[in-house]
Amino acid sequence: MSRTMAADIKRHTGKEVELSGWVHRLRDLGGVTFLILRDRSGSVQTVWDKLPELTPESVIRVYGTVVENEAAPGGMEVQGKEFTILSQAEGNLPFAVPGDHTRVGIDVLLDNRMLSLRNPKLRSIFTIQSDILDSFARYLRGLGFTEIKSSKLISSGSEGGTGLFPVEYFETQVFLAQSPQLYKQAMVAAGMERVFEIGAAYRAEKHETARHLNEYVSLDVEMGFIESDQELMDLEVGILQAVCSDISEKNPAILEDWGASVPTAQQLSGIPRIPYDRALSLLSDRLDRRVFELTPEGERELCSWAKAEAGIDAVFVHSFPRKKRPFYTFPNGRKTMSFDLLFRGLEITSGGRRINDYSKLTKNIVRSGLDPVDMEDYLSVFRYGCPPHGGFAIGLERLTQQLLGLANIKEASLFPRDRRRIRP
Ligand code: AMO
Repeated sequence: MSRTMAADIKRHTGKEVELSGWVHRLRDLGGVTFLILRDRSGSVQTVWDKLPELTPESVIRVYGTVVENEAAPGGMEVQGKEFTILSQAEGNLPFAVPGDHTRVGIDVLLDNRMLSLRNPKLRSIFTIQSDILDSFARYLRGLGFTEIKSSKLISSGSEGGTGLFPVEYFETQVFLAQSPQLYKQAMVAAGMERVFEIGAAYRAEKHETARHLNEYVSLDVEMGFIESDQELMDLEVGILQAVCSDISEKNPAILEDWGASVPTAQQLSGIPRIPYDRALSLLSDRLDRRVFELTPEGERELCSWAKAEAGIDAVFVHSFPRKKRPFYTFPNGRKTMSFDLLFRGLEITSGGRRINDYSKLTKNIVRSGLDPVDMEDYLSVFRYGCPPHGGFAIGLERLTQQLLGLANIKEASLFPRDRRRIRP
């Protein structure tokens, strides 16, 4: 007999099935025991006259007959006949896997990540994340983008000289990549024109916030032959439309479980685009004081402005001043052709057009306090000729966090790394 998944038992009413999975809950009513079996598809009630000594989370295989029972979850249950323990779990779990995870503090959940990831609701975050990754890649491939994987060991910073994790590398020292920025640009210039990369990025920042990780997954996009960053914002809207429609189609139950909803395609195409200076003056008006910078409070406030103005709590802020952007950003007078996307109160994307002129780039590197000698390989991309181009990066965990309404970004990272946490 082949294995039946818990979510499929309805199709087998009246028949014998084999189920395998974890002991989710056990309820002994003296004479009859209810065992909820959990597998990757969901869970199902099984009923037994007699069961061996058993602990929650043990892995089992059972045979039994599927019957209708209005009182059972989902209206179906399996009357158990045969039972095998594939792996017995220890009895003293630090917390019960089923149930409301919010009653267990985030530190306990993260310290015991191997166990907390078994909670179906917590694990479902990564089902949504898998959907995001799939839609992102499929949408871009459909537009002629090629997926690349670049090295995460770099010899100089790609986002400026700070925030780098040094790594001992034989007789020398290298760094963990802050982003694939320079390599994605190199691949546009190499003739691929349109590339994307999904990979880890490392930031040696001492932040302890609900929006920062020291290791995150960066969804990077870079495309050639663009003229302005508006085209990049159009592309990002298209990506988000694909992501949101796929998630709500594939996993509506997970969204419902989290009390989350995703914006519609129409709402996304209406995301306002405002220059940085206008964002600051809007904030000054709304907060009733002079605002000089975009802070987390400002990001939240701008999103509530956008919600009232355009019906979506998201806004593209563009035309950042030169000093606010990395050395590779294309200048436009005292401003730059660059943007951030703020979504539900949090920056989830940065991007922009890049400088593609060798001498302008060299000057900008010096101006940013970096040494062009350290960036010779990167500079050779431009010395040999490079199309006008630009791109952006979306933080995977931040996007997941905002789509599901998670309080802390760490919930959206399988095994988060922060200043104090390097295990499990
Ligand atoms: P930036 O440094 O703004 O831009 O990063 C882009 C996006 O990556 C995510 N992100 C983070 N997520 C969690 N923890 C962090 N510490 C963290 N830092 C960044 C955010 C952010 O918007 N090379 C450019 C992108 C480009 O221009 O293509 C870059 O890395 O969602």
